[in-house]
Amino acid sequence: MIRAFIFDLDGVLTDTAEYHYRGWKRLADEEGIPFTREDNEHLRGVARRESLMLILKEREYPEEKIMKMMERKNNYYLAFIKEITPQDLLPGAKELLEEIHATGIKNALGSASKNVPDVIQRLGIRDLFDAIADGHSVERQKPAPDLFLHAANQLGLTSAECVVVEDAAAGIEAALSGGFRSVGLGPRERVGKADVILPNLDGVKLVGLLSSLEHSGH
Ligand code: B16
Ligand code: MG
Repeated sequence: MIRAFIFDLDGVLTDTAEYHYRGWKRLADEEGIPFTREDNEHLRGVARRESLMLILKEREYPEEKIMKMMERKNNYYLAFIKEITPQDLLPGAKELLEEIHATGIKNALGSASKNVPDVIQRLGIRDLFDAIADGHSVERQKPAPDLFLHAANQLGLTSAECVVVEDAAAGIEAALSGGFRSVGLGPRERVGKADVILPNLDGVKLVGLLSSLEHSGH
């Protein structure tokens, strides 16, 4: 019995990847570190500190400098996301959230981002969620299942009763290791381990999604 959907934010409900890219790019340029759009693809769903570590590669810096770099990048990001409006919801996202909400199935958010409250407020979807798990909720980030387990706990549900919707390989890994069913959005090379694979949420209806999950053999 499916009682809840746990949605990732970036890459599922909205696309803030471009803003993350511009923030990291500005920091990297200032520090004289090479960083391309292709490099940025590897940061999909990866938390802030781990993202910086991937950018710095083998370069070593004192902890104080690392903290300052994370803060600088986040300040650039915060300036970019001031532009976010409900128009920035990805196609089909709000319709699906509303449909789920209306049937009494729960909606939760499970995102690695520490900027979730600001982003969902600007997108105008805050009231559609029954629980929120974000970058402040747990220590261990995806691919650990902790974030999604935290969301399920808040709803008083087990992982077997929840479906995770994710665009990142690390997010699908997290869902699998926590015993959640999953819907992967994007190419098979990235989300191939999900129970159901879709390009995105455009035109996705709850009945069709539940039926695909039922037939996925999980
Ligand atoms: P912040 P998600 C992730 O969001 C992004 O995909 C990732 O690029 C970002 O580094 C991470 O959030 C942390 O974001 O710097 O705002 O805390 O896909 O888990 O919704
Ligand atoms: Mg994501």
